Parts: sequence; structure tokens; C-alpha cells
Amino acid sequence: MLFPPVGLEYVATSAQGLADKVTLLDLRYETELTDTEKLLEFIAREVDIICVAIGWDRQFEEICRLLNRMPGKIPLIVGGYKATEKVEELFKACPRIDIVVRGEGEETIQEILKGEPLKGILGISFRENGGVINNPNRPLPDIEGLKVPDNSLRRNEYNFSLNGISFKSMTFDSILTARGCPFKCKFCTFSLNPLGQKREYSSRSVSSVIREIESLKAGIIMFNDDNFFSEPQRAEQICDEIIKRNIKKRFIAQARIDIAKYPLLLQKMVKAGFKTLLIGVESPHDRILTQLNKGFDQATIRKSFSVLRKYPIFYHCYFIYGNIGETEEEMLYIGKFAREIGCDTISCTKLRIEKFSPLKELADKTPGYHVTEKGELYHDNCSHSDLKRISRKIKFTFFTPSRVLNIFWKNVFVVKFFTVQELLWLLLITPRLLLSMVVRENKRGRLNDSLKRLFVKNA
Ligand code: B12
Ligand code: SF4
Repeated sequence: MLFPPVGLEYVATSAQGLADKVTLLDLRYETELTDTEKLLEFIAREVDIICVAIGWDRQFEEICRLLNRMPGKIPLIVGGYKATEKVEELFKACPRIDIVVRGEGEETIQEILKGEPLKGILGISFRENGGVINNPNRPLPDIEGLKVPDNSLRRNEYNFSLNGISFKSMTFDSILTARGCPFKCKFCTFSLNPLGQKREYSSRSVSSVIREIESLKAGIIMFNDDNFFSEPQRAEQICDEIIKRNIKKRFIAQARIDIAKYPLLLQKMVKAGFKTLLIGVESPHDRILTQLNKGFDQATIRKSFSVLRKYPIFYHCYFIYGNIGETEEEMLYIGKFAREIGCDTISCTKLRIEKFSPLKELADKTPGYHVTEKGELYHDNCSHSDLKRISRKIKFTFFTPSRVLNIFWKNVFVVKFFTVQELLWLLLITPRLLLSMVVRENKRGRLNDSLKRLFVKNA
């Protein structure tokens, strides 16, 4: 709940002026309207066109059920990453849906609201005479021409909250300064949209990025770009401007290890307020890194982190396990390797092979591997539950009690992510947090196992 729904905000902003009133609802934050009956009542009373974003897999069935209950004959349009991926499924599961907008929606929504004939609108699928018509894809727009999200449409602030306890003065927002990524890692669908089109890298001007940052009220800003540092010079100019204008915010960005090649940029980032980098390391193994076409090897990762560690930045690193041909032993090395190179925190994700993934062919022809409809990969000798067990082991190898202390120490004294006030709040809620973790593990029937793994042995 930290970040706003950026894609939907772009679409809502470009719809302005074409409808009398645009109401943007983030149902995670709506207190009254999370009650379905009240939401349906509100829609029946106030709304002429319903536009819904479906961004990811989570709660897909619940979303379909809700869409089917939309009142009356109000036109229902859906869009977003997941909607684009699941056009046929959505039309089948949700008789109430009239139009699915595929891919980037800013221009498409404008044409729909202007009442242009659906047959001529690129990038939509719609119902006609009992069937579904899929119009051709829409060419990707130039990012500089798109209006940035109008924050006055928001009905809530985005702030830090842990286990239902929120801290109102720790506010979050996000900004998108570029779309696409120039790299071609084979597992990655970030810049490969669900239509299989590669979003060629396209960035906004430094001045427009700075204008947007200055207009944001929140104190902590996440750069949603797939890799904020794709153009190191541009990133450096953005840092220069932030420093020159004395903009006091804390920034989080996604990056590649290549950033270690630019020490001046790293220095400027620290000065500008970059506190956390989210880095895709993916694997410690050269064979896997080559298979994923990541563009670096283990030696380069080690060398890069020996540079990165010198800067007061918090490094959250992503790893992928369950790769094609990866042994259990190789997967289990991830936790140890992450400690060796100096990651501060890690998250591990099972390899996913989605519809247009270039790894699909390799998975199909490698004996013993299967890809489920959901894009999950498993092997005859390594089932989903085996992978789950392995992932838990990796986590426990990495997140030892000393690591947890280190995370706290680095955030507070090295990176200085938290202000004194925030720190006091965190200390105050720590007992409640620990208690809720104990309750959770107990509920899952694995409290003893977790404590043993944490304090005795991760076997
Ligand atoms: C930044 C980011 C995050 C951030 C913040 C997201 C935010 N602010 O909302 C964080 C880190 C929190 C995050 C979390 C997750 N993310 Co994420 N995230 C991204 C990332 C990198 C950028 C999102 C973004 O800003 N895109 C730019 C906007 C403009 O694009 P867009 O959202 O697609 O919107 C456009 C169109 O889809 C369309 N559109 C969207 N909504 C609507 C609605 C209507 C009515 C219309 C007409 C059109 C329309 O028009 C928009 C404008 O062009 C994307 C990858 C990517 N490059 O998109 C992944 C991505 C969206 N995330 C993904 C996933 C899986 C997740 C998680 C589930 C990961 C996890 N395992 O926990 C969580 C889910 C969080 C949750 N709420 O439950 C996947 C979804 C894939 C899928 N097939 O489901 C993506 C695509 C990455 C990937 N390929 O793996 N994510
Ligand atoms: S993993 Fe990162 S660097 Fe590689 S293609 Fe995806 S966004 Fe780009």
C-alpha cells in the first residue's frame, strides 16, 4: 500500500477534460467503499463509465466476481498489465466487460471517451454480435508527449504502515522518468509488454523530471523506471539538479550492478538523497547468468559490490531460483553468496516463464521441465513444494539475527534513511510487530521450525 497505482493515474489524467468529472478510487485506501454493497451503490449513483486497472495476478478471481456485479448498463472498460495478458479469459469470465484496453492506455482512453467508432480504435478488444473483435495493437507513444499524473485526483495520501499501524508523516510517492529498458535479460518481462512487444527505452527530459519531483509532496520517492540508470549521464544531471535546487527527499530506485562503474554518479546520488537501490543480481552462477542473458558474471558481481559497499546506500538485491538445470545445492548457495558480496536484504523469486518469454523454448526442450498455465516452472524431481522449502532455506541462511541487527544499524546510522521521529515510532511498534510475526508463524504451524532455523540450524 506504499505506492499509488501509477498506470491508472496516467490513464485518469489523460481522461481529464473528456468527462465532466474523473473520480480516481484506490480501493486499498477507500474506507467506506471497500464495502462492496456501498461501492456498487456509489457506482450506480455517480458513475457513467467504469474504468478498472488489473495490474497483477493477485485476487484475479475476486476481481472478476466484483466486475460481474457492476450495476446496470454502465460501460465497463478494463486495462492494465494483467488485463492485457488475459484478454480472452476476461471476456469469458466477465460478461459485464465491454472493452479491454491492451497495452499503454493514455491515447486509447481518449479516443474511447471522444466516442470514436470502436472499430477504428487501435489497441482495444471489444464485444460485437456475441463475439470479440481484437483491433490491431497501438504503436507505443512518445513518452515526452504524455501528461504526468495529476495528483489532485488522489483521495488519499500514501504513507508507511506496518501491520495496520500507519505512520502519517512518512509519505510515499512514485515517479516514472522513462519507459522500457535497453537490456534484454531473457527472464525479464519488465519491458516486454504482455503483447510480446519490447518497449524500446524512451526517457523524459531532465527538466520535466525535476518539475515533477518538485511538485510531489511526499518525502520518499520511488523511481518506477525499470532501471533508472540506463543513461548514466542523464541520471547524473538529475542528481545535479536535485542538489542545486536543494530538494530534500529520500529516493529509492531500481538499478543494475553496472552502476558501480560510475563512482562520480554514486557520489552525487548519495548527496542527492538516494538511500536505497533495488538491484537485480539474479544468480551467483555463471552458467545461469549466461542462460538468463544478464550480461555479467560472478566475478563482475563481486567486483561491483566491492565498489558499491563503499557508499552509504542500502542494497536490496533480487535473486531468481529454480532456473533451468539449476541444482538444489546451487540454489541454496544464494543466501551465502548474498552475504559474501554485501547485499543488505534480498528477495528470491522462482523463475517464471510467461507467454512470450524467450526461455520458453529452452524449458520445453529440456527433459523433465514443465511450465504451468500460470507461468510457473517446475521439474519432475523438484516440485512446487520443494522450491518453497528451498526458498525458505535460502531466506533463513541470509536473514540471521545478526543480519536483522545489521539492517537496522545500516538504515539508521549509515544510510540514515529514518528520521529520529520515525525511529522512535519504529521502536515503539517493534514489540507489536514481533508479536504479530509470532502469531503468523504459529498460525501456519511452523513457529518451532522458524525459531530453530533462526537460532539453531537452518537444516
Ligand atoms: C514499480 C513496480 C512495482 C512497485 C510499485 C508499483 C506501483 N507504484 O504501483 C512495487 C515494488 C510496489 C511492485 C510490486 C509488485 N509488482 Co510490480 N512492477 C513495477 C514496474 C517495474 C513498473 C510499474 C509502472 O509504474 N509501470 C508504468 C505504468 C505507466 O505502466 P502500467 O502500470 O502497465 O500502466 C499502463 C497500462 O497497463 C495501461 N493501464 C493500466 N491500468 C489501466 C486501466 C485502464 C482502465 C486502462 C484503460 C488502461 C490501463 O495504461 C497505463 C499507462 O500507459 C512493473 C514493470 C513495468 N515496467 O511496468 C512491475 C510489474 C507491474 N510488477 C509485477 C509484479 C508481479 C508485482 C508484485 C506482484 C510482485 C510480488 N511478487 O510481490 C507486487 C504486487 C504489489 C501489490 N500491490 O500487490 C509484474 C506484473 C506481472 C504480471 N504478469 O502479473 C510487473 C509487470 C513486472 C514483471 N514483469 O514481473 N511493483
Ligand atoms: S532485468 Fe532489468 S536490466 Fe534486464 S531487461 Fe529487465 S529491467 Fe532491463
